[in-house]
Amino acid sequence: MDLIVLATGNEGKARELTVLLHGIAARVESLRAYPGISLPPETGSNYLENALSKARAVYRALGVPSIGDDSGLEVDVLAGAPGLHSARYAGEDASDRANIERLLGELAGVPRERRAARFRCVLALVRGHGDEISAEGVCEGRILDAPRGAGGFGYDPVFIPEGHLMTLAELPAAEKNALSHRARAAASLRRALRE
Ligand code: ITT
Repeated sequence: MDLIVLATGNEGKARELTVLLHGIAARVESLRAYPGISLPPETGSNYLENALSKARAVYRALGVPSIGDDSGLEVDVLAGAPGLHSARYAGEDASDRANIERLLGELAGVPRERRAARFRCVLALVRGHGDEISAEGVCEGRILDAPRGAGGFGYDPVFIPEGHLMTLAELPAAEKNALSHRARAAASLRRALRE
């Protein structure tokens, strides 16, 4: 592939995907290069539907292969919330900080051993009408009771991956990119493309 356009308006995702998908196409561009394109509202009932609808929208608009990313944080004690609604947990257009505040509020008083959670990411590549490939990645961990670190985006400051002592916002970007849900989904997408 000569060019892939990332179907995301989230700069944090675009930054990570540009690194994680390096070499998959001669060039990987973000939607920043195409300000006229807007993504459809997220009305799907699962991550795959949403990831596909973002990539299809960009494919339809530009006629070049596109990858959509739908992802979220699933907290066991909250029955999987915020899940599909992670981006707007504290309301439409909520900031990362507001979403984290709501999450920590919901978890107030919950002890460390009951704060298990995971990030999930589904990537969908649309290369043509009916030519669609998807892949999923998961990163297990737990939610802290206060934010730590300035890297990453979204809920990274309150998420500690299993087997680590630092949050995803404290770990260097290269380390997050070695173990994240998005890294695992990208690796799986590469495998699917080789098959
Ligand atoms: P696009 O639809 O434009 O791609 P979005 O931010 O609306 O951007 P989602 O609907 O997939 O994307 O929401 C995913 C939310 O889950 C995101 O806004 C973050 O709050 C959270 N999230 C996903 N991946 C994350 C990560 O690696 N680190 C921290 N939070 C993450």
